[in-house]
Amino acid sequence: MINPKRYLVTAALPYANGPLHIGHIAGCYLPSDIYVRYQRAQQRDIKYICASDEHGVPITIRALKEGVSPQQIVDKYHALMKETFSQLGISFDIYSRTSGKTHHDTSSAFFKKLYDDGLFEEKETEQYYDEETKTFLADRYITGTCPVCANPNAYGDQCEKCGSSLSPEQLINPRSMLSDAVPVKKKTRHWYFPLQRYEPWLKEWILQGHTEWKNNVFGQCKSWLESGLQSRAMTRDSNWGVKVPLPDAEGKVLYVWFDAPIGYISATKELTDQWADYWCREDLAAGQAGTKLVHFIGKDNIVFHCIIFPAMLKAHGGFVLPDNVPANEFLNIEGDKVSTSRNWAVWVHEYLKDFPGCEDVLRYVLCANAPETKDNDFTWKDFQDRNNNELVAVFGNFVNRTFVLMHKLCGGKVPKLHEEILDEADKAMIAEFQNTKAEEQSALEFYHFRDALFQVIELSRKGNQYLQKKEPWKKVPGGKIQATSAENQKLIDNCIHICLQLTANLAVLINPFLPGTAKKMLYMMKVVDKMLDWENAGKPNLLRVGYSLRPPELLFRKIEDEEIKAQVEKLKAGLVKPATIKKMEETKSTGNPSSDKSSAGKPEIVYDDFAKLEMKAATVVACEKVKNADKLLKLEVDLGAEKRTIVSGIAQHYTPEEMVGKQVIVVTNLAPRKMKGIESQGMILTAEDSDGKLQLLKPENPVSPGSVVS
Ligand code: B3M
Ligand code: ZN
Repeated sequence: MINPKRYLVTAALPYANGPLHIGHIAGCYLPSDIYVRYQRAQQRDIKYICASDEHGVPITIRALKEGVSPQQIVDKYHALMKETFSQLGISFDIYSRTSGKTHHDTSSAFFKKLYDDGLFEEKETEQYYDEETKTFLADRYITGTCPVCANPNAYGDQCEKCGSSLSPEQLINPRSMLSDAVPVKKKTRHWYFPLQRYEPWLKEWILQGHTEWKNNVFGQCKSWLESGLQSRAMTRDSNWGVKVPLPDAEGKVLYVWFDAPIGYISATKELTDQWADYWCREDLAAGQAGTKLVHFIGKDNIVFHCIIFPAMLKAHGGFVLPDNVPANEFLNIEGDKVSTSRNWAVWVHEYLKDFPGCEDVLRYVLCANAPETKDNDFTWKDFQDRNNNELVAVFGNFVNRTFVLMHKLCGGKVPKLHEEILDEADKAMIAEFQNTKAEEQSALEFYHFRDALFQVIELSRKGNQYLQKKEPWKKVPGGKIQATSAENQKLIDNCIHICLQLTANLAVLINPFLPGTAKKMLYMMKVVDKMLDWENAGKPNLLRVGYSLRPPELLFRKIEDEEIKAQVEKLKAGLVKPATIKKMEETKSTGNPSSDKSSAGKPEIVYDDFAKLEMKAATVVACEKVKNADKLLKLEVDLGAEKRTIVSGIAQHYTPEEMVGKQVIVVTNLAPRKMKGIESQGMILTAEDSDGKLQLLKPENPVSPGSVVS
């Protein structure tokens, strides 16, 4: 969208069920903040909106685990997240919460309008119900054994261990998380939003109208739209959330993914009485684009922001639609997926405590290594390297050298520029101001934040090279400035003048990324915030000749090996082993540790139960990866009398090559199950190591394929 009148930028509303980790920041908060800071420097009319997502199953589960009320959970984490964002310089215009009155009123009215317009389908279906606690169970409230990887703590919607998406019916030995009872099916009535009605419109709007969206976003939309949309329930049975505003809807609330995106609208209402100028279509002035709405999110939120919410907005009418939805992929940590339940995460509030004054360093590393087009890995070593080799040795070093030399060789003042003796190197250096500005600007406009940041660091690198080439310190005989010839002083002046103007430019150009650093630079240069306006970037005369500047301040400090070692140890020590989590959950939900003796906490069984299993030794004869499933391997196994195909969630632990020739133990009488279109005719047994690595179970010495395990 060219030249919009206003910008409305949203960042996904984080669930108030835990602290923020660096994956959250890299996913959407940092890129949105950079974008907004840049647009503000362009003097654009922009509002930057976020809030805590305080409804939904994640909150109620957390409350359950901690043995407190959902309200206590959201109060605690809302406050923590708000503080963390602010310390990290994430500059929302408002950080609201969806438990507020404005939001309840707004989302309720939104639902009512769709209802009154006859846009919902009312349906009665059977859902899982816990008879002990008399509650309907969301899929997340049901746990059981994963049919793919045998993880005993899989959820009814997903196995967090192997990543398979599941439905409660697929779980082996399903149990209610509330009471441990076996859930039963019971009838319930809900309001469904028929997404399929909007499918033709969505296809045209996205597949034809938004081909510029990022590949990952466009690709996901395309595959959803091509596989056909279905009605989706927009209400749930729960007591926590926005009440369904209809008679006879006791115990029913809006589905969290119905109310949460409306939270963007409610928060804007709280921010400004002019909210409708930003949100409503009526405001589109003839001939000029109205609001440019941009949703920054992580990739797991794509369908909600690109398909469901736009369809809701379209159905309601009168609202602008997103112009872009720049979603990032995931950030892994030290080679492993972030897992809040396993405590495999770098928590931002802890980072801020461990590295005071290094807020910008985290911003830098998370942007330089942002998962813009694919999942990326954060390692503490890379964090240290980027800090020491890029921020300290390149950017910080350039600014520091410039200031030291200016004080030493130019009396602490901005020296004159002697245009008559400018050489090619001087001119080329000055020309780089404009070049970098242009490159950075176009990268920022198109959400290429890594590239934009790279341009700025490169400019400071060029500054160092320029200084190295000019060597102004060598033009002073015996280090005595009084002894410098007039000719040499002119050369010194030109070099330092250019380096100072470059420093001022660097402050403007780095400001969206590292606002704290830009502020320090302003202080050193004794200039006001206004200098950071984007129109100043590229100018060769930001600092006035003769103006006296402060002594240099250290912009970045070196990060030592011990600090990094401590962080890696902390990460590993904090890792909660899966079995321990299960125990914790049980202790918290029932108030008692489970009383049986088996380590996974399952109830005791009799021999007959065990005897129902048929297990045999098998030899793997062929193995390959399953397309589009990073967790799954497809294996051909020899069971003596027969060969079978098995799909197993071990791809992150074993390569296909490693598997061929290995003996494994297979459960052979499990009902066959299709995964990614392949029928799996058995299950391979594994044991999980303390670090989460799966190890195959196998006979101590090879046995003939087909040998029965008992
Ligand atoms: N709270 C999911 C998440 O935090 C959800 C985003 C809502 S955005 C409207 O990943
Ligand atoms: Zn699994």
